[in-house]
Amino acid sequence: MPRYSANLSFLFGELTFLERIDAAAQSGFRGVEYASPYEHDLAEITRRLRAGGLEQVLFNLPMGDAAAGERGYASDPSRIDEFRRGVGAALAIARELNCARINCLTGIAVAGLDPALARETLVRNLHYAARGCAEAGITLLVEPLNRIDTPGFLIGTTAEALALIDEVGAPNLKLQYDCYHAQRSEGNILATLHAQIGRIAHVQIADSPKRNEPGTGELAYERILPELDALGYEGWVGLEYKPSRSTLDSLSWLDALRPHEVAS
Ligand SMILES: [Mn+2]
Repeated sequence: MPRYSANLSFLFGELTFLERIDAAAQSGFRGVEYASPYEHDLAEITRRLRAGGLEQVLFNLPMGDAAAGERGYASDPSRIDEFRRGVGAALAIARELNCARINCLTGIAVAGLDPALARETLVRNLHYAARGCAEAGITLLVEPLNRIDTPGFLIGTTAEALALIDEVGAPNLKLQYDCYHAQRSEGNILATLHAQIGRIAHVQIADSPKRNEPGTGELAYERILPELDALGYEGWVGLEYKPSRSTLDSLSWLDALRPHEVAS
């Protein structure tokens, strides 16, 4: 069965950020991920990861002002220097946390910007980031976000992400396949996993359409998750969902799936 990573940007919201790391370990997880380490005390994160026997699975490149709606700025030619500084900051943190994956949110289309220039900038930035990651042994990821939740997001589907990855042409640039976003955008989950598993380096899950835990919506995770094994997927599956009840109660679906790995 896949290895499950607790996404601390979504789970254990009852607690402070640092307490969520401890809670993930106490709940039986062996890995954690979250969007943004940049505002936190890295030494304290490291200490808690070690104490809990946790692997830092993934975090994102700086995405700009998230509270103002930004979801990355990798296509903005006026922010290339900022993007490169962000890559440098992310690589330094990844080394400190021993993290093997960094996700790049490509951003919402910049109003008034020529789409060709936006694309050229995006490809150039991803090439730069992928090269830096390669030197550090890190996999860089691109994640499609559905445009129902994030109108104007540049990369909204699996096909768009794969075309971008092809255009950049870096061997360590892979797809982050978020089943929730995929279901909202395009469905076709099992067929996509079959066709693209070799290019998928991280998977995230939530049910659809409300983005709560598995079992609350329309996705058949009892069939999707075993399929990852059948396909030989060796990466992590991030639990990136909004618990519909307390986080601990929301993990009951996982207990049923893998009773040997989750503490009672
Ligand atoms: Mn995601």
